[in-house]
Amino acid sequence: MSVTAVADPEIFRILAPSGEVVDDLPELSVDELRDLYIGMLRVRCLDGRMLNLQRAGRVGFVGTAIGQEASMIGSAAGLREQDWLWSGLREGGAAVMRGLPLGEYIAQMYCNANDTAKGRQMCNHFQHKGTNYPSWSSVIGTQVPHGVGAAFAAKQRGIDEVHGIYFGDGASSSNGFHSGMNFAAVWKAPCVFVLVNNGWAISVPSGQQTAAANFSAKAKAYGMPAVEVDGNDVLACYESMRLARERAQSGDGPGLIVLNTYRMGGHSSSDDPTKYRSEEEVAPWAARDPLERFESFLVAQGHLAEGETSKLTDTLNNEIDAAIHEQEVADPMSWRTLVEDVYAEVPKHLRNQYNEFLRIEERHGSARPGDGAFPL
Ligand SMILES: Cc1ncc(C[n+]2csc(CCOP(=O)(O)OP(=O)(O)O)c2C)c(N)n1
Ligand SMILES: [Mg+2]
Repeated sequence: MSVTAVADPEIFRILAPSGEVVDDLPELSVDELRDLYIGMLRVRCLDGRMLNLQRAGRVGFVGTAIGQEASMIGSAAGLREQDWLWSGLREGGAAVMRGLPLGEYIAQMYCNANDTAKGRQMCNHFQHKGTNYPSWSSVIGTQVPHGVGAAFAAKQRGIDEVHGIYFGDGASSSNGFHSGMNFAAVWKAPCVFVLVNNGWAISVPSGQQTAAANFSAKAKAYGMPAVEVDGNDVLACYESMRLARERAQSGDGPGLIVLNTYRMGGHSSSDDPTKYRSEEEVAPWAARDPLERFESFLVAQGHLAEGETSKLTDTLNNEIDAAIHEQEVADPMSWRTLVEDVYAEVPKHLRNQYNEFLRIEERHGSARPGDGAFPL
């Protein structure tokens, strides 16, 4: 069974899986190239730590992006500072690269008093106003028309910004995808659609998600250009976003970039992928690891020393661990947030519910906060 849903792939690629250069390199400085690598490595470290926390019962839920780091970091790096990033289910690491502080990221995982969502989201659903990163929606595809509307509003108001709208292969079957694509193309909204084809929508393989020959074919119906990209090649992901962004910004309208990658882990910490896919399917993707590919390139170019990855990994893990320990001991979310912010004055029925809630807490007590002293 085909899982990639790319029947006749004319895939845009700059680095072969070996790290060898096979197309023109983008104009990036050595520091920018290294930042891409460190950005990907940070995502991998964060995901590893978050999974450990979930397995240790410290946070409730995690969906990792292991295997998808190049898709996420490369494409997001192609956006500019003033742009917006509308996340699908896995782009928290891109927000960190764009300036979401690690502490806030982890506070959101704990839903503690520092969680800027005030505990109103599931954990692992980020947002950050400072970097134009709206709150995730778990309701598949709804961010697509939202992002298109925001992009069109920017155009109407003459604001120079492009909206990167991310979603998965599964979301390309949603209502939001179709209405968003259509409106964006008709209005020439300044946005780039980023379809991250990671092979699976939970347990549905992407080959069964659509009868189209490939995902980029879907753009044709809406009159917009599309490109199939090797999603494990960080430079191709960067360059495809940069080009699509340029077009969208110039007023020529939106484009679709399809980043073909693979979800190495489960759909989330609640999933066991061994129930629906074989080792034989996963193994070749492990051999196409996006970090190893870029590391080979950087080492060959003399931009990264042999063995530097392990030092960088230690530094990143230390930063993450420090942020975890800080957030473990933070205060829990204040109960008041349950009834705040919607009405100017808390109405009577909510006051009653809230008081009842406090009475229950008084009777049974609350969960004990962590002490941040367990081994990571
Ligand atoms: C409207 C809606 N339908 C179904 C679900 C259940 N659901 C959660 S994630 C998911 C699959 C998403 O797959 P994809 O878009 O490929 O994203 P990925 O998880 O692979 O990143 C589904 C069906 C949902 N959250 N919302
Ligand atoms: Mg998917």
